[in-house]
Formats: sequence, C-alpha cells, structure tokens
Amino acid sequence: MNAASVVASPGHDDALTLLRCMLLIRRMEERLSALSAAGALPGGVHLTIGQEAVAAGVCAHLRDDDKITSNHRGHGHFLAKGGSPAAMMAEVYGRANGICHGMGGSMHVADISKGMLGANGIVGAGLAIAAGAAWAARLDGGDAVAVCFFGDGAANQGVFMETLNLATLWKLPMVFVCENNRYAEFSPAETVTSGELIDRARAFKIPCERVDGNDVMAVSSAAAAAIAHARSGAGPAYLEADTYRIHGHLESEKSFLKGTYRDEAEVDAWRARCPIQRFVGSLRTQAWWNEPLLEGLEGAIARTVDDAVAFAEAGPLADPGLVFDIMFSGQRA
Ligand SMILES: Cc1ncc(C[n+]2csc(CCOP(=O)(O)OP(=O)(O)O)c2C)c(N)n1
Ligand SMILES: [Mg+2]
Repeated sequence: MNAASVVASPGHDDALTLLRCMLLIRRMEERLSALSAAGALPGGVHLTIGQEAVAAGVCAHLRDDDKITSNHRGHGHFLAKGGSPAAMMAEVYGRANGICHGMGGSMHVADISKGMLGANGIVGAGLAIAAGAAWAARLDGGDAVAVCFFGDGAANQGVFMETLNLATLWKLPMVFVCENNRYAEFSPAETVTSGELIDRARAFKIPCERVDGNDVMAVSSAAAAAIAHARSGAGPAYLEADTYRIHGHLESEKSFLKGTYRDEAEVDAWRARCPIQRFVGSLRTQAWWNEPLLEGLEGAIARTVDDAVAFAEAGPLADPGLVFDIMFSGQRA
C-alpha cells in the first residue's frame, strides 16, 4: 500500500485492504476462541480481538523483506504480515502441517519468508530480536526495516530501555510499536507502570507518537511516518497505540481465576469502540461504498477460516522426534 494515500480519506483499494486484514484476524480468532473452549487446541491461546487495527495499520506499510517480531499475542501480527491462515491454524492445533511443524503452537507462529520472525512467549524478547534484524538489514545495505510489536507490560522490562539505547545510538532502521492495552496479564497498568510509556522513548529524542489504536486510519498514518523515518536511515521511531483486548489475557483464564480483575462496564465501553465497526462506519460515508462489499469480504473470509480449520484437522499430530533436529542439531541418537 502507498503510505501517503491512506492518511486522510482512504481510497477503495487501500480501505478494503485494511478492512480485510482486520476482519481476517477477528474471524480467525473468534474461531480459535470457540475451538479453545471446545478443548480442541493444546496450549494457551492469547487473542488480540479488539486490537486488530494496530497490526493492520502498521503492516500495511511493510514489505516482505521488512521484519517484524511479536509477543505471546501474535496471531494478528502473523496474519497482517501475510502469513497463511491455514498454516497458522494448523500450528495452533499442534499439527505437523503447521507453519512450524506444530512444534511451536500459538505463541510461536512465525514465517521467515514473510519477514515474520515469530511470536514469543518471553515478554520483551522481541524487542532485542528486532534490533538484531534491524542491524542485519543495515548490513544488507538496502532500506528494509524491522518492527517490534510489544505490550505495555513488556515496556516495564529492562530490555525495552536497552533496545531503545542501542537502536538510537546505532541509528537502527527499527520501529517500536507499543500496543498499550492497559493490562499485563491481570494487572491494570496503574498498579505496575509509573508515568507515561511514551516519555521513556522521548528521552532518546527519537520521533514518538501516541495514537488511538482503535482507529485504523490514525494507526496507518502514524505508522507510515514512523516507518518512512526508519527506512530513510535516520534511526528508530516509537509509536504507541492505545487499545484494549476484549477477551481475557488468555482464553482459559476463567477456569483458574478467582473473581474478576476488570469491570464488565469497562469492557463494554471498549466493545463500543470496536476498530472494525468504527472503520466500517466511516467507510459508509464514502461515495464508493456499498454493503455488498462487506458481505463479499465476510463471505470470502468465512471460507478462508473454514478451509484453515479443515486443513488443520486433516494434518497429523506434530512429531515430537523432530525436536532433535530443530532444537538440538545433530543430537539424534
Ligand atoms: C519474561 C517474562 N516474564 C513474565 C511472563 C508472564 N507473562 C506472560 S504475558 C505477561 C503480560 C504481558 O503484558 P503486555 O506486554 O502488556 O502484553 P499483553 O498481554 O497485554 O498483550 C506476563 C507478565 C513471561 N511470559 N515472560
Ligand atoms: Mg498489555
């Protein structure tokens, strides 16, 4: 997508690209939620429902040779970067036809061919990995960039400051994208975070912007500027997106949590700010819009999700013996 064209009034193609991306993430994760509740998925599943505008708005400006790193909430980043829905679904199912042979599961979806270096269960780890990818991009001599998606909780890890420090010092082509959803697991930000996260990045005198993360056009516009800055060789940029996860920290949390850690009224208020509904609402004011466009997108995505589930369920279970080849090279007895 041409970055400049999505800033104010989205044209037909750019708008549908953003909408398709957000809808794909939403419908895939709604299915994952149902599958998790039905006990069909091994392992924890962290959904990004409500936060889709961040992945969509940022990745719209990235190329296959640009790299991203992600966190435990990585399905949206994987899909927005062009990863295969079927291969992702099979991975979350723990099947051998998954994108990582079913050996990683939800928290490790990765597709190197698309520049998606991986979701990651270690909070904050993606920051340093993205810095490495940005350094590699510099050595390669092109204008590729690396983007790190991380949460407000990760910003409280030391690696955030360490990465800001070296990325700024070395002028790495890197964009920090903080998805500030106000919670780290079950801790509200006000109980674990002091001050404003953006002020930590401002200390490095790099371009910093904070946007409504549920407004995909605002994210897209700010991401275009941040990525262009990094691509130009001028060093890193920081983008913070205020958003909210509508589902729990992970799908199974109700089975072990005693009581609640957030008010239903708060969740409802954010439901009313759904990034997809808001975007569709704004598109309805465009002259070119018509409802069959949405119906067509929904229909195609429903088939994609059904196909992804069928592909996953047809796959054999992951082969545990593979661990000797992919984790401990040459250690097979
Ligand atoms: C190094 C490390 N410490 C703690 C955890 C446990 N943990 C998993 S997710 C999480 C909260 C992360 O919050 P945030 O970065 O805001 O991401 P969000 O879940 O809100 O998307 C924690 C503490 C972990 N996985 N890794
Ligand atoms: Mg968070």
